[in-house]
Amino acid sequence: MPNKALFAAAALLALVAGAMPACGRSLHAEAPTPAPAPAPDGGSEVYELEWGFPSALGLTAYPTITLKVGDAVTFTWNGMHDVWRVPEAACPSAFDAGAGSEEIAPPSSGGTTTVLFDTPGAYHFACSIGNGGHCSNGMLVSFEVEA
Ligand SMILES: [Cu+2]
Repeated sequence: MPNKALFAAAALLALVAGAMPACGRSLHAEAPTPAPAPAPDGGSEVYELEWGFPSALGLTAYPTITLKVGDAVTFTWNGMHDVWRVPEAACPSAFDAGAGSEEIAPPSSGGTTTVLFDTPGAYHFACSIGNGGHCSNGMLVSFEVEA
């Protein structure tokens, strides 16, 4: 996948702006391609999110990202990371399943996973690697899912 960082930055900006259409309906990250035409009103979107240290994306932290019910987000990463759903917009003291925490994707060196948001609410995800060290270094992202 060439130019991944640039693509990721563009995708993240698209998420922030909420204006650019998702990169097609694929559930997998693709090499950069021209943006498709906007989806018809009411269509759900699949957004791409580069999952890594925000500093590598030129950010201090992931912004809270607003979605609509039916949208999905594909997390894609290089390096050793995982994806946990966590109960709050904060790094948990421990990553244990239950009590609002759930492992979405196990640790892997490079990977991708797609999360579908079919219920309104606030959702938070973090990386557990390094006993939470990745989370405390910014691998924590929140989504506000609107009806
Ligand atoms: Cu990580």
